[in-house]
Amino acid sequence: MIFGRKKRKPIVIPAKPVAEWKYTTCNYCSTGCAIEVGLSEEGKIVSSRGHAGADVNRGKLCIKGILEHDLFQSAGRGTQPLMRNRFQEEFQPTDWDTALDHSAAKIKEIQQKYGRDSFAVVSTGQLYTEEFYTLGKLVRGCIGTNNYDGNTTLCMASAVAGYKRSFGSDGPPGCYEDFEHTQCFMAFGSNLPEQHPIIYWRLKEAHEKRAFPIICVDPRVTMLAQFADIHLPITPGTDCVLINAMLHVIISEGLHDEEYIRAHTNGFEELKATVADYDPVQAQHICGIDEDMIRHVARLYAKADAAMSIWTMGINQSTHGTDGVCNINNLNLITGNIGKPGGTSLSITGQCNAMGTREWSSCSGLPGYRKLEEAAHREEIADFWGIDPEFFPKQRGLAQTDIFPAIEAGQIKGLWLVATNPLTSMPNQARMRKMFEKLDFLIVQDVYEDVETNQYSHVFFPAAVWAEKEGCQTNTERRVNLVRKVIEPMGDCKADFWIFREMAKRFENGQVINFPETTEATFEEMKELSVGADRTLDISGMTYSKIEQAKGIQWPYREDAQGLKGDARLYTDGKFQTPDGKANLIAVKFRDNNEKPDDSYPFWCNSGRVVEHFHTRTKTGKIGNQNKFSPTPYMEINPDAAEELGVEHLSYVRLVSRRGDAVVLAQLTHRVPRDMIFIPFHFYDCVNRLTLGLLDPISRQPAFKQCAVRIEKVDQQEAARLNVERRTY
Ligand SMILES: Nc1nc2c(c(=O)[nH]1)N[C@H]1C(S)=C(S)[C@@H](COP(=O)(O)OP(=O)(O)OC[C@H]3O[C@@H](n4cnc5c(=O)[nH]c(N)nc54)[C@H](O)[C@@H]3O)O[C@H]1N2
Ligand SMILES: Nc1nc2c(c(=O)[nH]1)N[C@H]1C(S)=C(S)[C@@H](COP(=O)(O)OP(=O)(O)OC[C@H]3O[C@@H](n4cnc5c(=O)[nH]c(N)nc54)[C@H](O)[C@@H]3O)O[C@H]1N2
Ligand code: SF4
Ligand SMILES: [Mo]
Repeated sequence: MIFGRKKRKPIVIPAKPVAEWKYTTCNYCSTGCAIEVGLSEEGKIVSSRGHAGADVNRGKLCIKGILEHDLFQSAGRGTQPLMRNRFQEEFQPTDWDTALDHSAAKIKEIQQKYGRDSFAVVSTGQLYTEEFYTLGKLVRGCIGTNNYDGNTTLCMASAVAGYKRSFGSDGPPGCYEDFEHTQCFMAFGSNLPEQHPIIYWRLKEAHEKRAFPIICVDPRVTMLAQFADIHLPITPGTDCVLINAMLHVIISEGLHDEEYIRAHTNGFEELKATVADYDPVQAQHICGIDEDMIRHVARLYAKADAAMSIWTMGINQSTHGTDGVCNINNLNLITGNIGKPGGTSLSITGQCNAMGTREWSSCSGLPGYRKLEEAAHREEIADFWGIDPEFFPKQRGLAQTDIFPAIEAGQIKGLWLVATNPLTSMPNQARMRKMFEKLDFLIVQDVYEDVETNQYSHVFFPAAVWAEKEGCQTNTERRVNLVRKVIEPMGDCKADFWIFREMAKRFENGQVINFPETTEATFEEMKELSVGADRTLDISGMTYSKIEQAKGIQWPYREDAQGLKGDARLYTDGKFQTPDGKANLIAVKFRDNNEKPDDSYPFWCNSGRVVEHFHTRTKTGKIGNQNKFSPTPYMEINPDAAEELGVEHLSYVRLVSRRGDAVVLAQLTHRVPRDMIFIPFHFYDCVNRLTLGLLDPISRQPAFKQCAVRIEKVDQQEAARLNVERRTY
């Protein structure tokens, strides 16, 4: 049953005359599609189309990319800086100098009174790489707080930590072209057709040319599961058990690649000893996948000449997300499937520039994957920027998910949010509200004035959106692409790049450190920091014009690179970024530590996304042709469970967890099992009122996908009225 879509009018995009097409790149998901934006003779934006010459998308776009140009004029945009003394007061419009002077003074005042780290900065995966690098310079080099992180802790932190533990360094080793070579494809907790539609299209193209088994591990019957040859509806939070049981079968049947293991890995004996305890006969009772099926899938995977795995939030957003990532890497290492065409361990990233922030923002370290913990790295960057290395902390500070509790504890007094909306996106919203209320000073820097977190701010910086500014993004397959500016920013909005440079001028070190005037000049500076024979993240051969000409170039792409192609894969020679060059096999034990359904809260509460919306809907909620597909908070519920409870299709229900409650519409569908509901997290005052968000001990990423709820009936009229009231758009 297609929910709410059947009776709606199809999207109609009127043909408007385009006088000029301008090159740019999509700013939603991490697929990295190249877009051409069409301008009319009067210079008005009228249309978009996928760039036919781009290797990533070859002329295709998903619904978000096609309608992205509607963003420029969308409702709720901030057009001028705003200020107020207390968050309950009315905002007063002001000019940039006043807003920046006031903010810099408040930051310094808080730091003087409570210490440098009492002011925190939380950013995003949605700025351009040059903006991330500039923000890093400002925060690490000028403001000097160690409590600096991004929303990527909600998203990619487990993948980063897992890659570092297994391979000694971050960086997805594979690419989309691997689909053309693989003999077996396995996806863990990833719904490509909705979340990365064009990556999915690439997969499908490859599959149509040459069939290979597609295995999908997801507790829901997602679109990918429907397309797969084998769907493994796993018990939530137990992927480690399934993978350990697969490793058990592979090793006990001698299907592993002994030569590769000996030459390129450490830790095999320990891994073997650990997985000995995970016989499919026992494992099936924990992970919910039949023992024969586990054996079948393990054999399929290990016997394939080239096998690859992808994963996304079903793995990362877990109490053992990092272990899950390491275990997927284990599977690929012991079968010799790293760095070869069609054999890889590919984390599908989330936001358009989740990679760029990992590489250059200095959130968890210093630019170019350098570490705060290493004196040589601190000295190198301090020297390059012209400041004292002692200005840098000697280890990273709090992760994003620890910054908020530190506000609650009174340790952090001021906060600057850049392009993130944690009131809606963080678990346990009621607790988040209390934390925001405790802040002495909050700056919100966002495209939209009506972003929920702005309820608590003292200063609002209106930012330019997407192609109102220029800069690079790195996609899932390490491909750097360029967002070209196609239109001037609305009103008095400024590019984030401009805001960071202006703020830097107001700090002492901002007079010492050079902040280039353009993003292109900043890119040239970053190139100098990327050079190095043993560095995988080498962009020194790239220029803006080469990137545009190639429609994106993968790193590494060194100074002496020939042609316009970077390296498609990492670790092709089996040499990893560890001291002895060998990858680490990491034995993973299952820990049963989630909040699970019980008599009082009998349903798993799972959450994620739908194709038409992006995150907290600040963008897609404003675009009529997108919002109309799901304008209302809803949950998927199995028809058998609904019948038992007397819940009708499209009726309202109240969901209750140990944290709070939320009212949603019920969509009856067999996509979810009987003991689970699924809620798209895009809506304000919805699923994150319920979530618990236990953290992975290493990555500090929340387990958004697992908590327990019960379902209660509500008065339908009252619920409908409440729903209209709380809808901002
Ligand atoms: N349309 C759209 N596309 C997007 C985004 C968006 O908001 N909208 N956001 C982007 C971002 S930032 C991200 S991070 C990605 C996310 O991309 P995905 O991770 O593909 O999307 P989700 O829907 O969050 O979660 C994927 C699946 O994980 C499953 N899952 C839940 N628990 C488990 C479990 O225990 N094990 C396994 N194996 N699976 C489980 C869920 O049932 C769900 O189907 O999408 C990106 N693309
Ligand atoms: N329950 C549940 N919660 C989740 C998840 C889940 O699966 N389930 N997924 C988590 C994941 S993976 C993620 S990535 C997070 C995302 O969580 P958030 O980062 O909080 O979500 P967004 O809505 O993307 O917030 C980005 C903000 O930046 C603004 N913005 C966009 N472009 C720009 C720009 O160029 N400059 C500036 N200054 N602002 C800009 C947007 O208007 C928006 O307000 O949510 C997490 N929360
Ligand atoms: S698949 Fe992702 S990058 Fe491509 S058009 Fe859609 S949202 Fe944009
Ligand atoms: Mo994400």
